[in-house]
Amino acid sequence: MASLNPSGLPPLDCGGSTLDRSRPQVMGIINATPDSFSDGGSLYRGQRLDLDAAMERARSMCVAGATILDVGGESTRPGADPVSEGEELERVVPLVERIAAELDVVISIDTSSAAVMRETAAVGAGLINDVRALERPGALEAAAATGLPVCLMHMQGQPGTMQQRPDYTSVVEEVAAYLEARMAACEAAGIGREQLVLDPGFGFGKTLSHNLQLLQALPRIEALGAPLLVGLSRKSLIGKILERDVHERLAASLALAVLAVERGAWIVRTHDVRETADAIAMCTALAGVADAEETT
Ligand code: 9MG
Repeated sequence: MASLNPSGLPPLDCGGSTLDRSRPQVMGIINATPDSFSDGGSLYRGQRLDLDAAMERARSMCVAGATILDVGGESTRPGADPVSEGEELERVVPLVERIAAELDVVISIDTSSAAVMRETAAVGAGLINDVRALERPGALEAAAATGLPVCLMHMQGQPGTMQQRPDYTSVVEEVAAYLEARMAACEAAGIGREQLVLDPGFGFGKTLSHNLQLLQALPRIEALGAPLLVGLSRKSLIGKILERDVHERLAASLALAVLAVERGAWIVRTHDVRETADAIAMCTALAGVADAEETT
């Protein structure tokens, strides 16, 4: 039986390593892409990923408090160019292999490709993060075969066009219904509910109002019965409210991280690990005081 921590929640088993469910976790973003939305190409030298630079970024994120690193080889920003499976494999497999060999951290693989899931699991990935919620052909079966936990994210449309006309009758209920249906599909494919993490997909086919409604209603998504991951770091909803460039969104990203944790988020995906870990530590400290009061 899985051991329980003081919260009563079993840790998430990530293929050998575990993640503590009693406190929020920080996921650092490692974009092995030449064109991601806020740090695109920063790990590239000409046409090639600089593995040493990527390892340096990974190491410094671990030192800063990341317990998970999300490695992605496909940019999913609005309008991004599609990437072939071969190119995606070339970008991420050597990096996942090196991180697994050199760092004590859970490696999340940000992919929708069955081949990338299989090949990165074989070299040390511990979590699958799929913005298409295992909808691509073969993805459900591949993820199930790895035995790894999966983050199922909601997206309306496809990255190229998803921000053109997002449309919902009730964004919260539609996102909840979609995630519930994908959880059922996972279960039918042999991926247990205890292996799932859910993500409402901030910025993926959503207007500013949709994003804010979802943030406010995070407890409704958590009530589906799986822990939550949120990605709000530097996203355009901040730009829409503050009219700030992507590199001037740190304070707002931290505020959103805290608001999300307050509403039940467990994993916070971020470009700015040290600052996010500090902000979340304040939430954890406050929750500790509240817990102590309840037991005295
Ligand atoms: C890959 N990626 C980019 N943004 C993301 C988000 O908000 N959530 C998840 N799970 N993945 C994301």
